[in-house]
Amino acid sequence: MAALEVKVPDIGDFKDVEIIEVLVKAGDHVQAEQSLVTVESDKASMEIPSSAEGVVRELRVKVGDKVNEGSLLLLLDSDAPATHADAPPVASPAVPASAPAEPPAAPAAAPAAAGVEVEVVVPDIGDFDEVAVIEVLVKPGDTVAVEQSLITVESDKASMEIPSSTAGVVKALKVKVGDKVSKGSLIATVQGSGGGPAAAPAPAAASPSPSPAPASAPAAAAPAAGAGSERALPTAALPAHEPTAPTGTLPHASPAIRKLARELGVPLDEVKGSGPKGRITQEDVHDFVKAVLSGAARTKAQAGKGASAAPGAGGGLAGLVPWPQVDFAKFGAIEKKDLSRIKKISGPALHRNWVTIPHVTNHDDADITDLEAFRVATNKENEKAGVKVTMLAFLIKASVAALQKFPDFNASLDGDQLVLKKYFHIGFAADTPNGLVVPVIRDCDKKGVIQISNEMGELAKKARDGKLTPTDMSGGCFSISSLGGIGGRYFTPIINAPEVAILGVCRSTIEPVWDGKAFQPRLILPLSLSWDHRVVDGAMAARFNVFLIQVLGDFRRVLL
Ligand code: CAO
Repeated sequence: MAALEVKVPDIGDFKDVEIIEVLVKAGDHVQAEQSLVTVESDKASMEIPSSAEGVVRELRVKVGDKVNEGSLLLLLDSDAPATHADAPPVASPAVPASAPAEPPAAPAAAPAAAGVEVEVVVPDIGDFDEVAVIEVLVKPGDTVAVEQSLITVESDKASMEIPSSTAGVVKALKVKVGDKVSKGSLIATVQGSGGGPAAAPAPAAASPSPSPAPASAPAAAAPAAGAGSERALPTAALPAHEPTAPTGTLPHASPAIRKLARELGVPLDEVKGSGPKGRITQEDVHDFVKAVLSGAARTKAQAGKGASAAPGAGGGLAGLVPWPQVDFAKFGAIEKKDLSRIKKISGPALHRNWVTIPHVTNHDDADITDLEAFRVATNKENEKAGVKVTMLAFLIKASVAALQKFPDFNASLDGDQLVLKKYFHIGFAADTPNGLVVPVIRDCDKKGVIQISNEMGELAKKARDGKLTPTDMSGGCFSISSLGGIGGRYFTPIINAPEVAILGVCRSTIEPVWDGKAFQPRLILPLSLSWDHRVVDGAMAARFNVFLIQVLGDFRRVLL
């Protein structure tokens, strides 16, 4: 089978344009009209489609090559005849095939006389119909020159800038990003400075005539206003785009990449382009998505949410190398398991707290020998009533005493202010088969240890049964995470934002303690207090722990 030569069709004044993307590879099956490459001038980019269906036998171009009408793109094994009679075989280039026959007579046809307000409309832009405005490059009050780009529009296959037909000051903008425009749509009113094109006034559409229209666009021969030059894609011949309004917001990417980004919800302006001149490639978009999903990066929106919960946070994790992509199965047998619902919810919150709060953890020991004796005695006394108090209930009560003495720990950051709470709601981390939850016991300053213990038991059961309500888990001032029933020595608990501190507790053990004369066997409880260094400093944290240890050493201090 003879190979069909697929060439660049008539693309108007797109001359010596660079290939910025090759969208197919040898062996790919392509449909007629499927985009093969993307080319770009300094003002517009467009995709060049295939003239026929078939299998790509051989690519004849690569990224960076410059092409013109008639340049050979690839060889195609195709049974079907090309949809176009002769080379270039493309019947319908990616963007407008039909070029404007006549420039429309627009009110802004002539350069506006000084002071006269002119309506600048979208000129004949070929088959660009109902295209989206993706960028507005000027604002009211800006002085614009003839041919200066006003907006950028984008179809599914190409984007282009629409220039002003007249010089003057922008009085009012009539479009915004997201609007759909067609030929004749009003872009802006411009108060003429009288500085229109020097030579014969041209029709508006001749001046902007941004017909990017490739194909057999007669517009290619349309004279540019006063310049006498040919411009099917007039903007390509213009000086570099210098919008008065700072733009720089439009990421450097082809329409296909923009479409992909929109489909995936990727904020393209946050993607770093690895292509020539920083162009964003398909791979860049995919890498960005992978990095966000793996937690190696965050979008600005995600960082912003973190920032609102933790003032001073945000800024993202830009600059981090991507998360390692490892094919674990290469090294041995594996099995995949979905994260539980709780882990899916708590994971991002823990991650945010860990990354955005400057944590410091102080480790300390409390002598709870006497308190433990009291606890055991209390439980014995209340055995018949079915009451059982664990050390955690005493820790909650002792923590309230410490929070009352050091109010900055019973606070949350709000911008430059500290919200000091006059209530004492304490959260406790509860281990459930589905993951960690933090129910909150309210008004612990007003409750006794037995009541706290009872409520804790009820909430822990609800947690294990998956029946906690959002109210059960909200309003906490300070949290305690106790691993005492399990074991361990010390750990570094993560602060439960917007709280500013958390107490970690491990298993108490009998240890020899020097009393000045001899070692005594004492029950020692390891404590780990993590605190937010934006709110608390090391000295205050040490004082908090010293006080807490004093209370645990002699619980009568709670009464003081
Ligand atoms: N030292 C020694 N023993 C301790 C202790 C301590 N610090 N704390 C509790 N114990 C003992 C209890 O006295 C109890 O002993 P008995 O069975 O002999 O009576 C046993 O350990 C079990 O206690 P518990 O864990 O059932 O009760 P608790 O009040 O200490 O804790 C709860 C309740 C819900 C907090 C706990 O069950 C739990 O889920 N802990 C895990 C919290 C967690 O996962 N934290 C990590 C967060 S970071 O990922």
